[in-house]
Amino acid sequence: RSDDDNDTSLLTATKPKTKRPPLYKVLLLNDDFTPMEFVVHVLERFFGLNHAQAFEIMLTVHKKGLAVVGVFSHEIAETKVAQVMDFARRHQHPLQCTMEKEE
Ligand code: TYC
Repeated sequence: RSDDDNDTSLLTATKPKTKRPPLYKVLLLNDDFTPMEFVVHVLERFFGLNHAQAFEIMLTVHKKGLAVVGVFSHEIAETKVAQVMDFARRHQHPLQCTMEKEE
């Protein structure tokens, strides 16, 4: 019909949403008591880092107070944090690991 020429609904169509799930940074925090070798071991064991990478991140945390260890989906980040916190607790070290939504 000639009426369709004036149909404004076509002009108000919205962009299809292709939203990706947010990513989460896993952070390791410094403290005065957890041994450096323990932190290096944690980074190798739970984050698949080689010894040199693990040592470098441990030193960054030691000097700067914290560092991002990796970026993961919400579920994987939660699992990493729980694994680190449980392992530290079992060894009676005060090591803290947290996660934070990436901007
Ligand atoms: N600051 C600790 C020490 O001097 C080492 C350390 C590094 C602790 C990193 C925690 O996330 C940490 N023994």
